[in-house]
Amino acid sequence: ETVERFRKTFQQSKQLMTYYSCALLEVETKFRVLNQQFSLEQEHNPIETIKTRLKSMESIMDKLYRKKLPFEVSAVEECLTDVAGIRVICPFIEDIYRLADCLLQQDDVRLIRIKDYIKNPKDNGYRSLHLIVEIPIFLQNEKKQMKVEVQLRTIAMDFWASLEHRLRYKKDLDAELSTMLAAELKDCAETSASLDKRMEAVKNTIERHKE
Ligand code: 0O2
Repeated sequence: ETVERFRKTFQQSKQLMTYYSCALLEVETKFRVLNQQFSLEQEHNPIETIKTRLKSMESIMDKLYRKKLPFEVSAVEECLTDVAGIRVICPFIEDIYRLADCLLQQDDVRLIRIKDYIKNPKDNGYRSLHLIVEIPIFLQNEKKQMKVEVQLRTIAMDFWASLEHRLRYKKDLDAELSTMLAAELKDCAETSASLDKRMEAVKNTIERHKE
């Protein structure tokens, strides 16, 4: 009986992960379509890169444990919002908001939560626009709503976040040094944010001259 239960849970989890990867394909396509359309109309690609990732089973289990949720497929579907993640990296901040607006206007996309860490950066300096959306995937005989976490950032924000993410795991530092490094990282985030502003200003000047 235990083996049977294990087999069932395993199969359900495999199926759920496949659904999440389908949802990622759908959202990625939506962004690629928008990129094509913008580049036709404005001769500007608002997307530099797209990265997608599925949370590993191990991280899912860790998160369920941390949130004191049962190890059940339904708990994953109902309570975790970041199993499927897509990161859209844009040249300019303006592109981020334009893409987010276009995505949210689509009638099969439902916004569940928005966190604007660009307008309100995290204490450590982290910046990005996070959206949790629900989108349908169409299966053989049914339509399923799936949650996807969308992170939109500029190249500069991504550069900072990628390095900070790597450094965060180096925890064997004494308290004083880690406070100092956190301040240094925050300062780097400010520098990179001001670089974003300057690059945007350069772009705006060029555009005004073209007109
Ligand atoms: P990974 O490896 O990218 O998946 P929750 O949704 O409950 O997990 P919360 O706080 O509501 O938590 O999520 P939030 O703040 O919207 O952001 C979660 C994700 O954003 C993280 O996922 C990171 O990808 C990114 N992120 C948030 N804060 C930081 C930060 O300070 N530095 C960096 N580098 N990335 C950040 P994971 O699961 O932590 O990591």
